[in-house]
Amino acid sequence: MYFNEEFETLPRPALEALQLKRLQNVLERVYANVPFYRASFAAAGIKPSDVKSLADLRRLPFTTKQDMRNSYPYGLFAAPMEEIVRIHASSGTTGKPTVVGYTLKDIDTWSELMARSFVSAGAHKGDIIHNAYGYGLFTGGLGAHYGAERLGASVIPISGGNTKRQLMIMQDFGSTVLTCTPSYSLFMAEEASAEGVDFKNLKLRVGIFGAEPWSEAMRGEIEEKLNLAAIDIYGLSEIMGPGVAIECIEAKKGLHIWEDHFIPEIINPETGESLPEGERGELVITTITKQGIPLIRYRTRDITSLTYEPCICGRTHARITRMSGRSDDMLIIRGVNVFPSQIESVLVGIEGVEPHYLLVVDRVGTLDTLEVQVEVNEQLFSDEVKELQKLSRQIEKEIKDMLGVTCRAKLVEPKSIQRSEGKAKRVQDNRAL
Ligand code: DLL
Repeated sequence: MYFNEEFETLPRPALEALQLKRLQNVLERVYANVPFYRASFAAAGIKPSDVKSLADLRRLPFTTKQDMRNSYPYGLFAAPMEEIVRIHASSGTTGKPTVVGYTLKDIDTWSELMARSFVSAGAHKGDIIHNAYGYGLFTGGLGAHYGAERLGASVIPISGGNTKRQLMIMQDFGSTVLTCTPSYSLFMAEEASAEGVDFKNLKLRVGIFGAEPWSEAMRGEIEEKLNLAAIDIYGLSEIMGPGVAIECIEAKKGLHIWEDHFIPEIINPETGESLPEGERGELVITTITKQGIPLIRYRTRDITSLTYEPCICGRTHARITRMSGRSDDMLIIRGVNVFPSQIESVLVGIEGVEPHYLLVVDRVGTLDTLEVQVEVNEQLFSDEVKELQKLSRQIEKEIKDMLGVTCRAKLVEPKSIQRSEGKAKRVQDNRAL
């Protein structure tokens, strides 16, 4: 089953011809409208008209999250603000978020690609889609929502949280498709058994899970506990949001990346050199139809590999393997992206706190936990317990306010956090997925 059979099964020569045409078009557009690209192409000694084949893409410079930060908030937009109808944002590496803008046409494309993704996962018109991705600046909620409507399914815009209510609605409304993070689905299962709800009695058939790393082992557990087929969906705000790539229910082996809109490459994250098909490295994506904020050779920092082997589902679009990590230090805690540097910028603004800290991440039951261990200065450390507790609450609150993530602050003695002679070790991640 396809949503857009013609494009999803386009023979590769036609797909590649379309990619080249769209690539040349987007290069002209960013060159004309985005000073950053004019400068970066000039520095690399290349003009859009020099790109005559898809292989020439490799001659263009990369775009990074830092480039987005340098042009905060709208500097990389290629369309005038009057044409931007939606703004989303994700975590930047320090205090400021990474901002993306969509034109009406971008929202239309995103809706179609999410609708294609739903069908690829085995959903169809008539399904009742229980959308528990968060609505807001995060792209998960609205991205899945528009896709579900485009598909012609009934969408329940429940967003995240309030799990008991989620379970009640799932039972009463007859939800057939669940969309949320994989870890939240397991938390739902836990709550369900505490509430005496058996997923075998629910109508759920498919779950579409992403926005954070998970494993084949977790897939097995989710499928068993929630009694549904669990499908991996990938995306990132910078490129669009959810629906950049998704598994097909026929094979469940690799995620098809919608190549009529995105050109994927795999590079060695250390050297930037392109890697051949099948080799694991960092995913780089060029958007070839986006209007609001097209990105050329964007370094996603996600580690995967790419295959062009034909798939039993009949889609001709390349597949990426399940993400196996990142080439930077970004953490995803309960679906929230967190960079250690963001926590650091909160800590340095608090009096009495030293710039020595360790983030301890764990998974208790099905939920991620974050403990921020931070040194306080001598004077504070000798203060009354009450004062120290007040400081802990302040740190927890400021981190929650700035980053949206709940943590526990643990104040430790001066000089007790291990010093390093090289790169400081800021994170201890004890989660086994
Ligand atoms: O997480 C978009 C999304 C929403 C994808 C809902 C899927 C479902 P960001 O908040 O910008 O966007 O975070 C993007 O999350 O670079 C990956 O590191 C990680 N990520 C997303 N999907 C997966 C996945 C959304 N299926 C960052 N497996 C990406 C592993 C994933 N990591």
